[in-house]
Amino acid sequence: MKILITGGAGFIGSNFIHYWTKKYPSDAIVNLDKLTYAGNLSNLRAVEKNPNYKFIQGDIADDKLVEKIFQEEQFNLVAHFAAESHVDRSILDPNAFIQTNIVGTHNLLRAALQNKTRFHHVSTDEVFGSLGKTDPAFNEKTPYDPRSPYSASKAAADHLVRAYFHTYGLPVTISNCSNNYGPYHFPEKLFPLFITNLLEGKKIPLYGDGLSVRDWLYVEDHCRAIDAIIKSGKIGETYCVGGNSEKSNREATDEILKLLGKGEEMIEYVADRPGHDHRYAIDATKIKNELNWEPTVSFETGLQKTVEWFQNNEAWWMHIKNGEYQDYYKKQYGK
Ligand code: NAD
Ligand code: TDX
Repeated sequence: MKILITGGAGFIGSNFIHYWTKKYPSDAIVNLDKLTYAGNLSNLRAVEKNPNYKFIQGDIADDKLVEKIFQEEQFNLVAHFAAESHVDRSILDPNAFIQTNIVGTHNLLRAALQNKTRFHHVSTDEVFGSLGKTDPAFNEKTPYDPRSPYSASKAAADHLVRAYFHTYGLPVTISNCSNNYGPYHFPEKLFPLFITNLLEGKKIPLYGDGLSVRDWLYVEDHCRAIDAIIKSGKIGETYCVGGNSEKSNREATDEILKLLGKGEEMIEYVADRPGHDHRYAIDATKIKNELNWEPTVSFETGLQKTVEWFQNNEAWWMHIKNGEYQDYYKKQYGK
């Protein structure tokens, strides 16, 4: 099987490439990634010499490039991870979110249709909006209600994916997943920012009252879920993927402080995110019943593994925080 993975130099995409090359070593993988600020080829050192792995630097919003790659490579499957993914950046400037998440996804769909390629789209629980404290968790039938430019752009992409299924018969599946965490998580997001700040002796900025709730999923469990959907999911269907680990940001922060032996004086309460979604929660019954998938890594184990990974990979995150990681591509590929 030949697979196009978009956004494979990012957090989840790179974890997925490691997962897939270990589990299915004879599959060929092409990683198409623009290498935005979030793309980091040093996430992929372990696979870059693998003869079944190829990297192409390119923008999914470039329709001609996308068309050419599909024609040349003849993929059996697209696993689409590439996105602008950070809510705070979407609030500051939504433009790249529209280009990549909507226009880019549409270019991939059009090329997939021309080449009759199976398409898996990686989406988020944020498309469903914000839950109150006692509301039931999101499931596949929850109406869309996105509230940030990021989630609105992801929602638009999901609608386009479904439109290509219903209108043109493109074989698609979608996964809407809760907050991931684990190795290679870019240190602008809550967990890696807080862990690395604390390792540097810096304070950690908690938004608002710290009582917003997220459902945390260890990234390898997410990769297993996508694998199950690709292999056995029903074409045209959506699967909600969650970690069964709802925590308020303050609760999660307290766990991180405890693991690093720091006290609550390291917390700095700062202004809230505009339009901050209060709570996300996922009811993952469908994927459990139909595809026999469940999260296997508990929040406690996953967080401990994550903290240890950041403790053992200081050079990785230091290079991001000081900007040196963006030279890696030039050194590797001489461009
Ligand atoms: P990330 O920001 O870490 O990585 C995104 C990758 O996409 C980067 O390598 C970047 O260079 C690449 N990219 C961005 N724009 C591109 C473009 N125009 N063309 C080609 N490549 C481009 O993101 P992530 O956290 O790994 O998220 C991956 C996917 O999973 C996204 O679609 C995101 O919406 C979704 N998701 C993420 C989470 C989470 O908790 N991180 C949860 C649910 C869903
Ligand atoms: O410095 C911070 N302080 C803080 O209190 C940051 C960066 C975040 N927060 C809060 C905001 C959220 O309630 O922590 C929570 C998590 O924030 P993020 O790490 O930015 O994640 P979130 O906004 O929940 O979105 C993530 O999960 C869903 C990913 O970034 C999305 O790509 C994914 O779709």
